[in-house]
Amino acid sequence: MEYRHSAQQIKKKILAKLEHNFGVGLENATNDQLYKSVALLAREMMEQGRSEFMAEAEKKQAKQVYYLCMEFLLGRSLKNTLFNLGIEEAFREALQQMDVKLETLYDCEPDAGLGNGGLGRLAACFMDALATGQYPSTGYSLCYEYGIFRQKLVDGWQTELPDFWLPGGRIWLHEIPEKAVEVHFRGHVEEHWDSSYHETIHKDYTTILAIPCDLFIAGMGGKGISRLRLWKSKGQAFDMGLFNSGNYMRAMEENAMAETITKVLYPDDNHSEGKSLRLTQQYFLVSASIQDIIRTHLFQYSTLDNLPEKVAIHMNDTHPVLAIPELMRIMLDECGYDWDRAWDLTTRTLAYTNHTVMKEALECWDQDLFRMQLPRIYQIVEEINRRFCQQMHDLGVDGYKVGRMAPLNDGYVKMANLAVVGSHCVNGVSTLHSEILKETVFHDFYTEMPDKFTNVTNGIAHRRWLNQSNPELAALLTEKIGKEYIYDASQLKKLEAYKEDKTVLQELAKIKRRNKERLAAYIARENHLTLDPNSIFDVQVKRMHEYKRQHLNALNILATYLWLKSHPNADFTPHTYIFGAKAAPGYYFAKQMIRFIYELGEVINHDPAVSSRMKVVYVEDYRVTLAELMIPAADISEQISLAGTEASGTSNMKFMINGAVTLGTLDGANVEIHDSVGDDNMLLFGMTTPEVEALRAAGYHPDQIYYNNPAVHGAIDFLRGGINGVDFSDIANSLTGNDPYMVLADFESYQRAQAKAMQLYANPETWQRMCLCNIANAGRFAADRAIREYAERIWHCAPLTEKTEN
Ligand code: B1H
Repeated sequence: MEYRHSAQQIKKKILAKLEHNFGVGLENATNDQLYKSVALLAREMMEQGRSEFMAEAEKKQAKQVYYLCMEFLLGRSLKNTLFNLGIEEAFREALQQMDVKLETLYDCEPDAGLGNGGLGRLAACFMDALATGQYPSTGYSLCYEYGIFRQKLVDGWQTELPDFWLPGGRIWLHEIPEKAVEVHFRGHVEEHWDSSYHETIHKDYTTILAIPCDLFIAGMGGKGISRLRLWKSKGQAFDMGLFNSGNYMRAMEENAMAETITKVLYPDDNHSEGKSLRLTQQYFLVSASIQDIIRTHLFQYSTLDNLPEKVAIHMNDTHPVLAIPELMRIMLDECGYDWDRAWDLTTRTLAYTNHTVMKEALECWDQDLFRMQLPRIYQIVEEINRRFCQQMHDLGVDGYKVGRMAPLNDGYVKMANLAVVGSHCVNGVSTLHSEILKETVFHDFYTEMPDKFTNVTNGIAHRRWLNQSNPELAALLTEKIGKEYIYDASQLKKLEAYKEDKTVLQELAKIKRRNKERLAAYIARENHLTLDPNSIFDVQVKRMHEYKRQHLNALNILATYLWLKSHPNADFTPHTYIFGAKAAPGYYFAKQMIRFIYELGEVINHDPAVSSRMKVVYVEDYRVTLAELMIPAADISEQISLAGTEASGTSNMKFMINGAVTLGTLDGANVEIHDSVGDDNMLLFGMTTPEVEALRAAGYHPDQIYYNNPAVHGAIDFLRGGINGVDFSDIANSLTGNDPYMVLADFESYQRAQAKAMQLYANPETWQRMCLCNIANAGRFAADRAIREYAERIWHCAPLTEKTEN
């Protein structure tokens, strides 16, 4: 597929789109109409490219990858598409001829915020890497009408506003009503036996229609194009059966239920509420997707016997794990397979990634709720459970252990257990996390089936997070090490040859400075705050969570502030502390943490005694597009979760590749960042995972730290006294009471790391050399590498075009 056209041709195409879709000429076109015309053009190119790519895949009978995930945090598409197709400059020129700036059109696009945080963004990065790696692939998710809420702080208190993204976002969606599938809920199951035959019939169910809305993601070079199929729920126009039987109200109710299923994304990160609507969403996604996959497969091969050879289905966390019983249902009830054959095909097709060890995130569904919503699926889960427990007993596994591993236990459907039982492979998302899984959450399973467990460390779409969001750095890299790193991020290593090259180091400093100025300009507009680009930009952006410990960062800021007040002439490298984070709407403590940071900023930014040396900024409504602005502007990357709690983290990788120095614990992928750059290029602090465990086992008493450390004491007393009249005793009491995430235990070590950062930053050459080493060693954190590992070790599939040596 040839995407390249002259600026003249592109201009003609844009004008044609304007005329055809909006009936306007250039003179009368709004920016929004121009954006949509350009987006449509880009989308059509991808659709064309996708059909050529898939025609080749079909001819070669290539294995397909299907990635099921409740979240895809895509952000914007236009820039990514033009960049990856290699047509950004041509479009820029075409628009310039029309006196339009391409950047203006980029800013017309809303973020597609169909995810909460790392898990959803990972799925989006993986689509990019699947496309670039030329793996025939489809992502499946829901077409939420409302994405992650828009955050507004009112006097520091988070309020949530609906994110109706479709007016500017649906231009990327191709709705295909003729490919709708039916999903069945509730009702009851009837069983019929005769001597040789057992039949199960699901009756009186409610039918919801799933309409596919396709969105395309171009890989670099444009040969591979991924498709993201988002399901939209819709009631049946009129259920005449119900009307005729006089069930007018039921028919109406079902229609109302249909509309709500894909209305809104659940805004919980690392937390499961066990709500009925969420279960409905999960089954809706899974059933529509599995039916779609099977239909496609049967169309090509007319049998499911070869399913595991031609199809890999990936379950991203436990949210789509009903794929296991759904695939079984189709094989048993619709295709006539016996249980053993169906189970063999199902488990060889499915694989599962775990993303968290947080207890509150482990999904458990109330058995009664589950049975009522999904009677046939419940039966199948029961049978999976029965057979699994039987098999374990036969192997001589003790009863308690079998109970702990069982998919059905204590009146709950345990989704993680079901996931492990029904998958041929289970992976964690960083080396440390995968080890912790084997030692804790899945220890019982690990001892029985060790070969099932593996690790694939997360990765990021470096083209988005480096080339597109930090074009000056990308240009410098291209100048020094060539273009190859765009496809092969391991080539970044070549930059290390320049670590003693003063001009390159200075060039890096200048680029960072301009990125900081860009961010400062944004903050001046949004927060009415003037930042000093010479100060250290110390950035913590991620969801607000106790385990991520933004309050450790804040407590240090507070202690530093109090210290500067009492030591006005002390040596201190000016510091700008920047935060961005959304809290789950029902997570009170996290909302208090936001307010703490906000009020701290109010005090510090308005205190003339310190405000030239310290600033605290809370950036509202943190989202993908803001991340693209903030991350390239960071000097310090805060990755300070309690060791053993953050499965991987991915912003740590984005910061690193943009030349920020990680100030972090040995948690998640920080461990691997540390392996890559060494002690000299990372600011390590805090307890290791075994030290955390040892302290917990020995008995942790945060109040002792409070009494013995004057800085902690002073800061917590200040906090307990309230800030600007706002009460923060709940945070103070938590810290001195049980301090579940051991903020105080790591406080002193954190302060030492901060002091070291300031000292290093004061020597620009040393600092820039650290930045360079981080960039040079970030290659292994590319999503391209992660996807290659999934493909080789889990999905057993190959790229469409095998790379040839040249
Ligand atoms: C991650 C979640 C998550 N882990 C439940 N788990 C959710 C759990 O809506 N829910 O119910 C939503 C999200 N998210 C993150 O995944 C980890 O915390 C990060 O450490 C990791 O980098 C990321 C991607 O693997």
